[in-house]
Amino acid sequence: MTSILGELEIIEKNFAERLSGAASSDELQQVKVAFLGKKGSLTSFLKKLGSLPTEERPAAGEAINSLRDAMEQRLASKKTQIEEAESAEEERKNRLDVTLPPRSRMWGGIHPVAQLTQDVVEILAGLGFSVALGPEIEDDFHNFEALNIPASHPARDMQDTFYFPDGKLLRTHTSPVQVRSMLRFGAPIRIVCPGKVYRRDSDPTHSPMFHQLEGLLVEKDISVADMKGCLEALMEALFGRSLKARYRASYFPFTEPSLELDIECVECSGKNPSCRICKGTGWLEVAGLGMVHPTVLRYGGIDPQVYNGFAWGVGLDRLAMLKYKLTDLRVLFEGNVPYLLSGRAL
Ligand code: 2U9
Repeated sequence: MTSILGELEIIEKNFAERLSGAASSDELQQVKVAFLGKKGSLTSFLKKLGSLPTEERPAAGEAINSLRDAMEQRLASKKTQIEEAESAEEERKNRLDVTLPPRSRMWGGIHPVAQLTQDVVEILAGLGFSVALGPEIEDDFHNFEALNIPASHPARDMQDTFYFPDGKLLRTHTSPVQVRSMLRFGAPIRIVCPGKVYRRDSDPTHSPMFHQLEGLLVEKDISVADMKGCLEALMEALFGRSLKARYRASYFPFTEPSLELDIECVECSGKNPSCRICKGTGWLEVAGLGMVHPTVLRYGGIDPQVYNGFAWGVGLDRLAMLKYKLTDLRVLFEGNVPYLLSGRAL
């Protein structure tokens, strides 16, 4: 009997050693199998019970059972300990920083007019133009006088221009930006001026606020051919192919001579008498342009005996309609986001 107890003591000692060395659930399972499994040391020991004298069996059986209970208890408590450590480690590895800002979704999209502005600016940057911007609330000098617009001109009328009580006004074109740029930077100059402009006009085809993009180039010995080359290069890059151009004589107080540029219809090239874009004319009016009037150069602080140049203006909303083949201008102003995102507009 003493030798049995001695052997059980050795098993218990080995068990305690292996148990304290077990650092993971897997290792713990191995310990369990090694002592309590089918071929485990305690299980094999139990099998030897039959060879003991009958009177010793109950005491030996009891000693083995109580050791097994103790081992099971210690295994269970070690298991809890290991699992807690493992789940704490897992948590540490997958920890979420709840203070981080959420990953946002790409809501919205670029507006057709903004997209067109970017495209035009990029094309003109390739021709050496820089963007110039200016205030939307202007004074009479920069919006009218410096542009050779006489006091009698209808644009100056209260009927056509939004005036503030102090005599300031909402710019009616982006031209005052060019005036300010000439006064600030002098010649030579190549600038492109996109922006919002305001006119007292509101009907199905006119909005009281619309977008213009004007350009100004002032250097030495500039000709009408330079102007045509520049505008035709812009249209070709914008519409992605070479388009026929035609010029009609026009009049603006700030340019002389003044012209209007029509391009071949981008929808039908003049082949469809009932075309919804060109209305069967085969031509689209896209820009006003001309050689800058000497008086305007002088107002801008530039000597017209030394420098000359050209300027042009395009209505961006109209151009966006032509480029994206829209038939109704209003979609550009209504902020109908699902429509603008549907891809129909772009
Ligand atoms: C300076 C000198 C000259 C700008 C120009 C036009 C012709 C023109 C219209 C296009 C469509 C206005 O939006 S629209 O209705 N613009 O036809 N604009 S030349 O000429 C300038 C500007 C500034 C200092």
